[in-house]
Order: sequence, then structure tokens, then C-alpha cells
Amino acid sequence: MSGGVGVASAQTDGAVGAPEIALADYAPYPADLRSVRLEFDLGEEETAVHAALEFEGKAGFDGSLFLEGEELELVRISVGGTALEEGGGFERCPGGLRLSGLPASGAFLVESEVRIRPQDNTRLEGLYKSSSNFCTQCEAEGFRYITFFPDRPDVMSVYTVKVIADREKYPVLLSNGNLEASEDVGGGRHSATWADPHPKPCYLFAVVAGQLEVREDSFTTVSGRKVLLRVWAEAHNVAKTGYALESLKAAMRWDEERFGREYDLDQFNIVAVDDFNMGAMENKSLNVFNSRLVLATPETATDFDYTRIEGVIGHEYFHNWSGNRVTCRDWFQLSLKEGLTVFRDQEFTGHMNSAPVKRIDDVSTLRSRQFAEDAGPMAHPVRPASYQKIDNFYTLTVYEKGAEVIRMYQTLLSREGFRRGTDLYFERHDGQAVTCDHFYKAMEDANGADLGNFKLWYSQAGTPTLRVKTSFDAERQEYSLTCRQELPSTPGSPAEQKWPQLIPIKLGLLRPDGGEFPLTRVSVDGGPPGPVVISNGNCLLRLSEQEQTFTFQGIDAAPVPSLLREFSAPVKLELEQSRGDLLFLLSHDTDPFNRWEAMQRLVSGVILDLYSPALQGQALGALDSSIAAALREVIAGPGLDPAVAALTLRLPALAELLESAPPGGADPVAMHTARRHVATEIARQLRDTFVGMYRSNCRVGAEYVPSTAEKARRALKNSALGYLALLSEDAEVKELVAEAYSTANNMTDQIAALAAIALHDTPERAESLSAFFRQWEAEPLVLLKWLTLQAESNIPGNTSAVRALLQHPAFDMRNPNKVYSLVGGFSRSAVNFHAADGSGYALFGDIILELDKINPQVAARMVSVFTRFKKYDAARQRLMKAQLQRIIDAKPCDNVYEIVSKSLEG
Ligand code: B3K
Ligand code: ZN
Repeated sequence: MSGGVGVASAQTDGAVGAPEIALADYAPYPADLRSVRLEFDLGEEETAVHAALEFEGKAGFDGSLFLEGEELELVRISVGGTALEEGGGFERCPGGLRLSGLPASGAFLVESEVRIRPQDNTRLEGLYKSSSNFCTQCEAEGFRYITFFPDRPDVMSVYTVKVIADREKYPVLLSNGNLEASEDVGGGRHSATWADPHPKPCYLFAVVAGQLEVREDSFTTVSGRKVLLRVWAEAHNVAKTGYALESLKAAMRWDEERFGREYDLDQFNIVAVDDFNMGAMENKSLNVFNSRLVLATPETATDFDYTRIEGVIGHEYFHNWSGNRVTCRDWFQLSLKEGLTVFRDQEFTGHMNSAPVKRIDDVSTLRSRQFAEDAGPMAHPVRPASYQKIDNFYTLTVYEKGAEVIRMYQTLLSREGFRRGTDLYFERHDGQAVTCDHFYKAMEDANGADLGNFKLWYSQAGTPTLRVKTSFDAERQEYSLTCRQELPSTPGSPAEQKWPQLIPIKLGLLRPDGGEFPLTRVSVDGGPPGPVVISNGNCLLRLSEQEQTFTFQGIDAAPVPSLLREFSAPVKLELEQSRGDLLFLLSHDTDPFNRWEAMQRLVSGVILDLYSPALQGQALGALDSSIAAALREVIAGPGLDPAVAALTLRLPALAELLESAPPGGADPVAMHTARRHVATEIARQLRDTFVGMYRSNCRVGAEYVPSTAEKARRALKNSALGYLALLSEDAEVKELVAEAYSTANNMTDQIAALAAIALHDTPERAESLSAFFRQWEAEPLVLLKWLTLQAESNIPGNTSAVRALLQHPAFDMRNPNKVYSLVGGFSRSAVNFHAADGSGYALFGDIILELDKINPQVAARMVSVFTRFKKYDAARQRLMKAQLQRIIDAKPCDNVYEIVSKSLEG
């Protein structure tokens, strides 16, 4: 293939892109790593890293070891004190070096010295600088940018780390474990030596050096160990770390109570940095956090931010057991730690706030984003079978679907049974690097259970469809559910090669008077009736075959089924239900999740009905009043928890609606038009109700409290404001929106009011946006919101404003948060990103090519937006594909290459 990078050739001759690595090829490392001593001499021009690795070959060791290393300048390397020459004792190979002639038995010491340039590191993996401080990010494969090392999670060792740096510039020197010594080393430099007694893989290693201030507290563990807790940030930000510290203490207590997990060192440090590819990192006792997930004040952070901070602080802390004490054998097992830890943080957030709200939020994300991933060219199982760059597999599938798999264990085995399983898992595998099979086995063994074909959830990609047909026999007083599961084909895995997997279905049957039928016995496929399993108060069916019929006796009137309560499995439920039945569930269901779900299904139906007329450019008429009436009931009627009510008022996301678009390629602009029309109609019909709702939930001047009740109140108020803002011609509404902005005393209210003002292209919009900028010029985290709000705008022609923002001093392509806010935000604008002339895609293509040279992980995340091109109409497919081709022709980095090439093939 000439000039351009051939997609097909990449797969065959490996000329471009990284080679595909397969789970089936896993082999253990041939040596144990007994200890690691590292010394960092941090400098402005270069940093020297000295590593002393004590190995011992395993049985059958052939005297040869591979050490990964990337972009390292090797100064010297020796074995047992004898210097090695290239070609005599070591060879350079792609991705590292190979040592040979090593002692076949007994321990030996490999010492190396390399030089690296953290100040030039824009990929933000390995050792790099953020706001002139040094910090590290090693997961998954960043340690190889620090020194030559077996950079794989199954090589665990104890570390001693000495950090040397200029005392004035870098007064704080941190690493994992306990501080052993601090010394003055002369010349204005000082050192700190840290030792971590817990064996760990190198991806959990961390170093931080810089000018940081601290907020301290302590926590006494259940067995009486006093732990020093410290949150570090730049001096001007320390005042914003209080909520993070409170969240940490809550997480530590909760993990003891709910999972029996106690902290295991004398100190726990969190450091906030501004430049970070992901949310945060669970390095042993030295978590490094993206500052947006640590810093909060009522004036600068929203309710959403507060909840996220609590959740992510919890998540990283929970990794201390699910990830650190018990880690992954290889990166294919990533969900072993991530699925489990996401599940744990979901339960924590549910406990601290509202459990139904948390469940609804998580399911919304799963359905709008993970289901899309599962239906696209990058679809992969929770445990992928192969990859080119593991960075590309930190996905919604591994995290969120992985958490759903964990949740299903709990549903199937009960909360107590699940706890027995985790207790056994942690006890059996403490200090080990294991696989998802070990977790599965611990769950079975602890409960004496046979989970049958449940394990297939780990290896089969694609979202199962669950089709349910119901039948009622009045004479025999029997009600039957015939449930059928189907898995779709995904890249490399045709549907014919997939098998049924155990699906837990929680349900209730509602009587015509709104009560519940007591469900005690059920028969399967016409067999004798047996007792029903109860899970969290609900009847639980186990669908283990492709199709099974479950029959309940003693049902003396046609029931309304409430299926998949609490969303008991990550499937697409297909069940025909009339509007009347959905309205009935909305008023009577005892499961808050399914009440919300009923409203979602009702509104989705209405929006999808308008999609075709919108596509044909027809005028969309007035809506009948049933939806507005149902919403009025949600707002004013008794029963719904206000936090759930606020969510019930939220229309299904565009991304989720696009998943349900009729086949033949979706037009996102038409879907947006239909959705916006329904929202505007609801606003028109419920105008006075919304004004009342706004007023009754308004507490001008009230002190901000991030409690569940207060968050719900603000959500209701701002939801009313959001609807009202759609009524652009209404003078009273205009005044109300202006008043909302001028009276806001916290960021939740201020940004909601700014969004309401910014909905329409008016002079007030421009004025408010610049006033907001002037007010918050010195707060980069607040400016992220300002960037996102403008980027997501659906005002036609806004692409030029986004182009201008790329040059604004508040933007910087090297800062991932700014990229996610502005560039990621732009990708969510139906009207502008998806403009029919391709201008949005072209701008996006330009940005990817620029990002590709700066930061591969961020570029790959952004380019993923293009991967679903096949779901759009033919014209947009062509335009998106042209951008993908343009990107691949530019020979991008391996991360981007994998995603683009697989999309073009898939
Ligand atoms: N374990 C980290 C992931 C970092 C990956 C970077 N490529 C965050 C988390 O899930 O806790
Ligand atoms: Zn995690």
C-alpha cells in the first residue's frame, strides 16, 4: 500500500499500529521480583532514575528476562555489580530490552540508571509535571516511561523509594507507604525515603514532588489503628479540600461496615493535580486526583460535582482492597478490580444519598453510553480477549457493565451471600494477582452455589435483548411470562457462536387496584410449581436457557407486570405495554426505578413518534395532554421521593433516543428537533405548574448544604427553570430566569441559570457569558463549565464560536480537563457537531490530529466519538468516515490507530 496507512495491512503485516495481544497467550513472568529500590534525582533539565531490582528465577528459568522501557536514555546497566554491554548481556528490542545470561538459580541484582525529561512529557503517563510540580501516572503501562522494568501487574514487589529535589521548589516529597527518612543532601537539595511494606505491581507506584499545602485529619480504624489523612493541593486551593476529606472518612467507615475492609497503613495521602488524563488513581496510600474531583466550595462546585467527589474519593479508597491488596493477573482482567470497585462506589453513593437516584443515574449512563459502545465497532466483552493498547479498554463496558455483572452476583446470591463471597475472595487472594475466574469461584464456594452459565457475561460482548410475552388465563387464574434472550453479533463474534447466559429478572405483578399480587410459587416450562426466590423483597426469576416460560398461579385478575425491577440485568427489555399500563406503573409501582422507567418509556415513545415527521421537515403539532398530566402528577402528586421526581422530569438523553431510532441510519438533528419540541410543549402545557414549582423550591440566600434533600430541592427548582427557559417569548419567564441568575449564591444555581439564559441567541446571552467569565477568570475549574456550556450549544452556527474558544486563553490543548470540556462538549451538540455540511466533523478531525501529537490517551478518547458512524444516515456516515480516513492517513499514534482502524473495519 502506497503512502497512506492501509487498514487491512495493519492487521496482517503489523507495519503500523501496535500488535494485537491475546489473553490466550498469557504466560507468567519467569522470575520473582524480591525487592525494588528506586532513586529519583529530580531536575529541571533532566531527571535521573536509578533502579535496583532484586530478582530470582522461577523453576526452569532460562537466564533471560525482558524489561519494558520507552523513551528512556540508558546510562548504564549492570547485573550483580558487573556492567553490561549492548550485545553482551543485553539487547535493545522494540519496547524495552532483553537481559540474558542471568543466574539460573538464586537471587541477583539488576541495577540501571536512565535519564528522562518529565517537563516535556505531554502524554501525562509516567513521570510528568503539572503546574510545575512533579507527579506520576503509571496505570496501565506508564512505569515503562520511568525505568526499565517488568511492567505487568502480576509482578509484585516491595518498594523503597528515595526522592531527591531542590528544597525550595519542591518542599514536599511523597511516595507510597511510610516515610523512613528525610535528609538534607547539600546544595539546596533534600531527600525523602519512603518504604511500602505491601507488595504491589508497578502500576500502583507513585511519586509527587512540589509546592503543596495540606489539610490533615485522622481516622481510627475499627481495630484502633490511627491513620493520618492528608489532602494536598496548591496553596490557593487548600481551602477547597474539606469535602474530599470528609468523603474519605465516610468511605473508610462504610468499607469497614459494609465489606469488613480495614485500612492497612499509618497514612493515606491524596494529591490534587490539574493535568490528569482520567479522574483519579488509586496508587497505594498516595492517590493522585484530577483536581476537579477534589476541590469544591459551594460557590465553585455544583451538586453534581459534590456527589462525584464523594463517589470518586470512595472509589479510589475502595481500590485499596479491590485492586491493590488483590490485584489483576493481567490487563484482560481489568474489570476484576474496576467492575467490583465501581459496584462498591455505587453502593456507597446510594448509601450516602438516595439509592434509587443513584441507580437511575447509573442505568441512564449505561443505556446511553455503554449500550452504544456494545453496539459499535469497539464492542468487547467485560473481559476482552485481545487488544492493541490497553488504555483503549478503560471503557464503559469494563467499568459500568462490569459493575452490573458484580451487581448480578449480589442479586442472585443475596446481599449476605455476596458478602460471604467477597470475604472469601479477599481472604483467599490477599497479596495475589488473580483473574475474574477466581472471583467467580469465591462467590460459588462461599455460597455452595452453582452459577451455571453466568460466567459467560465475562466473555460475550453485546447487549442481550430480553423479549417477554405475557399471557393470562382467567379461568385457571394463571399468568405466564415467556422470556427469551438473544445476543447480537459483535465484531469477530457472530451471534450463532453465542450462548444463553444466566439473567436475573426481578419482578412484581400489580393488581388492578394498584396493590401487589403475593408471589410465592412459580412453575418453569410447565413443571411442578416451586417456591419463588425473593431478592431484596422482590420475586426473582432466573432465566438460564434461551427461552423459558414462568407461570404464576392464583392470579385472579389480569395483572400489570413490573419487570426487571431495579434494572436487575443489563439487557434491553422488549415488552409491549400500553400507555395505560405505563401510566398505571408510574402511579402505583412500589419500585422507584420502574416508576421512573415507566415515564421514560412513555416520553421516549412520544419523541420517537415525532422523529419521522421531524425528519421530513413537517411542522410538529401540539401534544395531547396525557404526558403533561402524568408529569403534573409526578410534581404535585403524593408518593414520589423529590429526588426521584426531579429525575422523572428529565427527558431521555439524545444518545439514548438515538439507540432506539428506527433502522436505516439516524439523523441526530431531527431527533434533537423532536426532543426539543416535546420539551417545549411540556413547558407550554405546564407553564404555571413550573412557575409554582420554581417558586416553592426557591430559597434565596439559603446557606448551601450538599444534603440529599437540598440537592433534590435544587434539582426540582432548576428543572422547572430549564423547562421554562424554552418559552423564549414569555416576558415573565425571562424575568424569572434573570432573577434566578442574579440571586444565585452557589454554583449549582448559577450555572443552571446561565444555561437557561444561554439557551437562546440573545444579547443577554453574550452579556451573561462574558460577565461569568470575568467573575471566574481565576478559577480554572469553573471555567470548564463555561467552556462546556458554550460547546454543547445547539444554537445554529455555534461551530465558529467553538473554533474561537480553541484560541481563548482559558483553553489549552495540553490540559485534558479543558479538552474534555470544550472538545467533548462540542461532540454532544446535535445541531453543530452533526451539522449536515460536515463542518462540525471537520473541526473535530482538525482537533484530533493536533491532540494526537500531544496526548495519545486523550486523542483516543476523543476520536471514539466517530466510532459509531454507522448508526447515522448515509450522508453523515460518509462525512465521518472521511474524517476517520484522514486521521489514519496521518499515521496517528498507536492508541488512535487502534480505534480508527477497528472502526473502519468493524
Ligand atoms: N485505575 C485508574 C485508571 C487509570 C487508567 C489510566 N489509563 C482509575 C480508576 O478506575 O480508579
Ligand atoms: Zn477504578
